[in-house]
Amino acid sequence: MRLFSAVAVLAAVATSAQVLAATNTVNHVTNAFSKHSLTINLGAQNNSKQDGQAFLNDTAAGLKVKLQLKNEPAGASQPAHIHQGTCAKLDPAPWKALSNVVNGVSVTTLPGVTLAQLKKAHYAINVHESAANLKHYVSCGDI
Ligand SMILES: [Cu+2]
Repeated sequence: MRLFSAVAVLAAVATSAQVLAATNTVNHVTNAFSKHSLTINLGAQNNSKQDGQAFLNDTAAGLKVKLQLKNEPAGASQPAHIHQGTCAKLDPAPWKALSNVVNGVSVTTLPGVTLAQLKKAHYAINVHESAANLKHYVSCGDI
């Protein structure tokens, strides 16, 4: 693992502040083998064509969740949440609210929430058509 040896070299030569910066950069680049970052696919529902991805990262301020969706209708502001359960069997009551998806993007930081906590049970991220039509789901992904 070349990246790990690069981190070791950096750690050996850098001050502690520089080590933190270097480690964060490596985590960002190597999502696939970090316990503090996870990327999931969001699948379109009900013919919305709104598929995309969710990027989850542990930060000092809490869990940062970024959603990127294709084909959001122009001018839409779509509610998004983390729910308990799975996309196939979702608890309809939101567990945590995320920022609405606007222009295909939503970014939220959830204080006190960690990726490890989410991995201990079943959670899913879903997106709803509009505040007025919450029962119409347009996208979902299992965490
Ligand atoms: Cu929801």
